[in-house]
Amino acid sequence: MNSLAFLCRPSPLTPSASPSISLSVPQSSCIKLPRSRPAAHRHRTAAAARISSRTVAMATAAAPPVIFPKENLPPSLTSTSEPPPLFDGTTRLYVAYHCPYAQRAWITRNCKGLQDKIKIVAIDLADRPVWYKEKVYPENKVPSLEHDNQVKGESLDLVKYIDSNFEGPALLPEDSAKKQSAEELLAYTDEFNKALYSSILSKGDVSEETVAALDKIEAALGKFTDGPFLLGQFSSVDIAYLPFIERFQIFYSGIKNYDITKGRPNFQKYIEEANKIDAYTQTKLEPQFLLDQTKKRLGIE
Ligand SMILES: N[C@@H](CCC(=O)N[C@@H](CS)C(=O)NCC(=O)O)C(=O)O
Repeated sequence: MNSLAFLCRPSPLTPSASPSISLSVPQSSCIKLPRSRPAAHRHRTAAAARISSRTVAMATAAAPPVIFPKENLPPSLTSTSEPPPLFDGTTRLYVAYHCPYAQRAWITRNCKGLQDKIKIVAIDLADRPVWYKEKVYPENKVPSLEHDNQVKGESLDLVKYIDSNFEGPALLPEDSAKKQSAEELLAYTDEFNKALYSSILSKGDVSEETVAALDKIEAALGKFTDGPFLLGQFSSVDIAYLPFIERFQIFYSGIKNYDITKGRPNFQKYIEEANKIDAYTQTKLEPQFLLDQTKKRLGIE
């Protein structure tokens, strides 16, 4: 398995009813995605529904705020599901609900307010429809985007593509220092993920490599002071990192008993503020579900 495959393990999407486990991560803004129901209704809690005035103020610096309607998510398509009417002019974002790469494209679509323009199609990776590889995306991975009679993939490319080819607030600032930082941080995402992953796999303490990677993000968060995000204001760089940070926070807390935000005030604030952004929280799964799935995958009890 590739080193990050544990983050993407295909599995049933029916989280068990919140058993008690002490996780130092907020659970209130997460969704449950029952696969078997024809239209899975998500629960948006007061915390998830609230966009803080501060976050709105930051978002409005570049563009008016987008108010996100509560969205019904479709059930995941399986090997027995018919394909959608492909290439009929509908723009479709193919995701797996548990996939952090797909989550990047999904957050982008939400941030731009494209809920009506880009339809979410969920694929059950554990029981993948054959037509997905044959007719949609030969790479057979998620995410992919069907748009203008073409299908494109690769999450970071899709974040850029959706940002540049659709309406909605720009997700990268114009400022040249920020653009430069964006490039550096985007180039660093895979290395960050690998550094964080390494300690999850090892039996020992959290490694120096992991600590250095976390400290690097803590320092990056201190660079621009016009907001708590990686470029100050919320941007596509945050979209690239958050799905992974979300998982690492859960896994480090639940598996290594290590709080990735401890002694890192910028990081703490970062996650707190991100959890006020509806475009992001609407894409989150239950921490307990993600933890159980990963523990099972890693053979940890
Ligand atoms: N580099 C790709 C990675 C996408 C990826 O690995 N997605 C996983 C799900 S999280 C997948 O589709 N796995 C299915 C497979 O590899 O067969 C991206 O950034 O989009």
